[in-house]
Amino acid sequence: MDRYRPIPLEFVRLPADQQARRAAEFAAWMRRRRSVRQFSSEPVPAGVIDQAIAAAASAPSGANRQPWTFVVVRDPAVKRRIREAAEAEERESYERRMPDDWLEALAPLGTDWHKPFLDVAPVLIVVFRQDYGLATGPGGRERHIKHYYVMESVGIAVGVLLAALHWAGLATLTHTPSPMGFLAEILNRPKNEKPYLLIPVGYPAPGAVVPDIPRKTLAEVRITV
Ligand code: IYR
Repeated sequence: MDRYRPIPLEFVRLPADQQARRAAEFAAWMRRRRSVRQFSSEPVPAGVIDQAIAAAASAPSGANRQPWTFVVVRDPAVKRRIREAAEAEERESYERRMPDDWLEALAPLGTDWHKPFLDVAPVLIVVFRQDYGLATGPGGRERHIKHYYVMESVGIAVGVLLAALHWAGLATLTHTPSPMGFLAEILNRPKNEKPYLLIPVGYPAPGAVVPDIPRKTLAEVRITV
């Protein structure tokens, strides 16, 4: 494999006062992000979703393989199928599969198997991880391309996606129905893609509430050596 061509780095060096101000503004804005479970059905601009995905797809990835696919679901019939399949799995999980300690950990959040947000939210972004790449080799044969650090890469991309959506004034939920295999089926994804995360996106329903949960303080999460 040839080396990539080196090109000049376009680094924007900010003056110290601007750095401090931007860091503080970003932290304050990010600390206002909350997982929302009550959505309005008000539509969201397609361009905003696309730009957030473009930002997410700029994330670093193992060997630059960019092992992600973002499926934007707007079709009400598809959202409904996803809701029905997710609720069937979640019902089984809440009623039979999840051990008591897990149910106890979730009790303060008040979640259960009902997932109305899956067809109320105007957009669902379903993130797929590509455990390997698919290409056509000599003689039209299918070739597998190795991917590296897939979980880390897709996790970073999703972090950027959530920040970008929040920055653009949209509410999100990071939802993990379990198991998630039905998403690959409903959305017809190729065999190298596995569902990673389901993200309802939209505006909060009028009067939406969120649990009053604490965040760890900086002193609790940051250790300086
Ligand atoms: N996937 C289930 C359960 C759930 C699990 C965790 I860990 C959460 O932080 C929240 C929910 C659900 O979405 O209800």
